[in-house]
Amino acid sequence: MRTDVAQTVRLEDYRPTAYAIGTVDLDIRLAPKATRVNAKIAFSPREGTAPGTALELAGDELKLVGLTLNGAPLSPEDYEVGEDTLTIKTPPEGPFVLEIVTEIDPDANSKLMGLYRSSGTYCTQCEAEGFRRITYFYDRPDVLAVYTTRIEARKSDAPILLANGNPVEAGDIEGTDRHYAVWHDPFPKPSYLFAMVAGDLACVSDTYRTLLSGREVELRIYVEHGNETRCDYAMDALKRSMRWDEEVFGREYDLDIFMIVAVSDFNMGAMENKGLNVFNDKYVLANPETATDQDYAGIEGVIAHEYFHNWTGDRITCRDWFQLCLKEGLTVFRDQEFSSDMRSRAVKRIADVRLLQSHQFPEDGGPLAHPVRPTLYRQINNFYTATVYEKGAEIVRMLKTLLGVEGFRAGMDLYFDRHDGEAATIEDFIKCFEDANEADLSQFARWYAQAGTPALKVAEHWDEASKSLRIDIEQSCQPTPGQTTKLPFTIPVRFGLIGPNGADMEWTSASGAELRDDVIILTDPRHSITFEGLSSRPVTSLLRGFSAPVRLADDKDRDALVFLARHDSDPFNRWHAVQSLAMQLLKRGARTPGALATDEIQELASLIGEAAGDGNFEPALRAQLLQLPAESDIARELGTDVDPDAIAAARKAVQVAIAGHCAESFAILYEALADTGPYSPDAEAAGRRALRLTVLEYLAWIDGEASVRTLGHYRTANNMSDRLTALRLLVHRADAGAQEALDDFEARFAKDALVMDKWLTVQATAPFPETLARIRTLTAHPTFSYANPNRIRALIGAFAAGNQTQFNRPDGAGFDFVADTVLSLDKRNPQVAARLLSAFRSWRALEPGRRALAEAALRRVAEAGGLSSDVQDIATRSLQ
Ligand code: 0A1
Ligand code: ZN
Repeated sequence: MRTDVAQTVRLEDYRPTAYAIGTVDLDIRLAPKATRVNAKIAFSPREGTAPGTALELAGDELKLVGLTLNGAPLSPEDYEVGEDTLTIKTPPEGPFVLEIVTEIDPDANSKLMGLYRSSGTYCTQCEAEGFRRITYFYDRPDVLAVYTTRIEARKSDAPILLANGNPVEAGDIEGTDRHYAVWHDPFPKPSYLFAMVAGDLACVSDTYRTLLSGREVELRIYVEHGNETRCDYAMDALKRSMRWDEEVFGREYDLDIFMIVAVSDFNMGAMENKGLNVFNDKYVLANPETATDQDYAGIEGVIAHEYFHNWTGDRITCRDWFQLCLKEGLTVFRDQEFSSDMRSRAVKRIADVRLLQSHQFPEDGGPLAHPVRPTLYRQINNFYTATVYEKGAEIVRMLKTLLGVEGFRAGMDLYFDRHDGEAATIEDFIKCFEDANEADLSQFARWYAQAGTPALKVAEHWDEASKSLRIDIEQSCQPTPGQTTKLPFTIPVRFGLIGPNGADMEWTSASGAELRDDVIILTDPRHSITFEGLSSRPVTSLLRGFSAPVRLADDKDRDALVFLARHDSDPFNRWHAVQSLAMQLLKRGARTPGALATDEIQELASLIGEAAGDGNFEPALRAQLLQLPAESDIARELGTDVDPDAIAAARKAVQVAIAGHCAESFAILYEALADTGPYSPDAEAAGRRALRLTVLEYLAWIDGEASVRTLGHYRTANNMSDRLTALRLLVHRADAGAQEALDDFEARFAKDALVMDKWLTVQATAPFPETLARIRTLTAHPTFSYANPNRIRALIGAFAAGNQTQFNRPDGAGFDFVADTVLSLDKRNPQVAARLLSAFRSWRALEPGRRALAEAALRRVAEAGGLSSDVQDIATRSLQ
């Protein structure tokens, strides 16, 4: 298997390495511009390796300053240093120790991969291929070794020295201003899970006693000084995660200490390094004044995700990067389940499906589509996608639906038992479920291999004479890059047949497909499923809980959807019915301005008004029921010839009509939901706030006192959810109070870059032609920096992904701005640049004028010289 990042790497070329690694002893002497890394690596030939087989290690931007083999210096003819390799031409027979000394420059590391400095703190990011930027190594996930790490630094620069595992030893280096610490991680791990951190950090500590064996684990969260009071929620989420993994999956923590470090410069959300998770500070720091309810939920989810990786990722890792979903899809499923248990299951499911549909469906339907387990890549960093993560989680969820709670748990137990300490594959994972359940999952496994979102076309036939219902379901899947035809999937369709009184009906017999309880299992291209013995014609509720990641095209009329919206016992399908009704209207309105019939809007408005006041539902669910599909959702559903301005206009018209229809009841609800007690981030209180803020958004569309109400809401806010929503409404509607609120927000939070990110995003997503100029001005604002990924995402990422009308401006200026930013950013941080470029992924769906302009901007990027492999890969694939 080639590991050169610019080359195409293929799954079929996978071969184990010639040598195994037993231990790695690292001695890292930190200095901002010249850090010395001494790596003592114990190799032994694998079975079948011919004596003298060359040893080829990967490296990236390294300066080699020393090389010895079994203690003796190697002469230049015995090794070769390539652009990104170190080859030992003829290693000795049997085990040997290679000692490599490299020099690296953490200050110059703007890619934030390998060892770099963030606000003066040394930290590492090694997934996927960052370890090779620290030393030459077999930098691939199937080479597991036991690491001992010694770190040395000036005491004044870095009083805190951390690495994976348990602390072994620490002390001062006599006669100098330096000190050291030694850490040992007894669990064999691949290089991508290596981490070290050194700096002047504050520590918040706690302990957790495991339920399974009563061991006490030291918990520490390290943050910049001054942020100690913002870690309580993260610590609480960590302890809840540790307990939940024991209770639900029987997985106990295994080291004496678990550490989290929050850094401000980080390419992704967080990283699951063994025993030493490194986090983007956005997913650690929170207090009511600075964090929204969504931030709190995000922190809970990401803390849990990284912690759960300890078993699904660290103890059992991936054989190669094609198997990324083995750890990511499974761990996302686990964190989703955790959040469902901590909060409301129905609301969490709706939020997860919204995310899947808004991020993964467009990916699967565009030029960047790839299977959950891809079979080739040019740049692995570009495969940390919604498909691998979110669709990967959906596959695990379907396994549970198909095998039942106990069958699923039996498969998971076998997986942990059989593969602990190994680097596994998707085949290994599936086999555990087959063996534990005596099941054949070969067809099901196609979910990992075939890209694209399957579509289900449904037609219903009622026979009054025999009181039987036939449901014809046809599955299909559109071609995706490299896959023109697809084989049928195994699709679990959870369902109910609803009688006139709203209760689920019974039937006497069913034929045409396998049924397991309330799940139809589709395996063929076409099924005709007949239910006999029904007392009257039911309304079908299909795909309850979104039991499979498919597009459902049933022939339901408006009456049936209204019935489901009022009566379905499945909260997800109630929400889905309201969404479908709204979507029908919005699509029509976007295609033909003025085509919206008042009676249809009134019908939707009545439903929404009913849902808002329905005390049988928790407020958080009501808030979801009230929200119209986003502009990007409407664009996705239109699929072709998309005009974002027409979509925005149609959506606004419907919003205004609903606001008008429900004005009175919404105003009452708004007052009734006012929270008088002290702020709490718990799910209940957050749900009430969500409902109140959704209602406020509708009310903001009604002329008169609306902007007074919104400005009043801003002024009296005692928490960030209230403050930020009011700010957004004022700015996005260009209300009179908008500038006052923006200035006030800036004055309050100027020193807090994480909070100022929200201020940037509100302005970047304003739906006005002036926004682009405003963004250009904001790039010179003191809070903004091209060196920090969070700032770039907050301002330019939010514009590209969250401002449909302005990114897709009809003059192409939005595309050009993002393309220019990608080109200049690529020199500094290719990973962040490539992610920004993926905002173009749906360019082909645009109407011809915008489509041509988007294509021209993409071509300009693709044809620019000196591109990173990250940006080159996205640009080329986007144009294919
Ligand atoms: N494994 C981490 C996220 C992560 C992914 C890719 C990275 O670099 C290319 C870095 C971190 C997670 O799932 O949380
Ligand atoms: Zn992950």
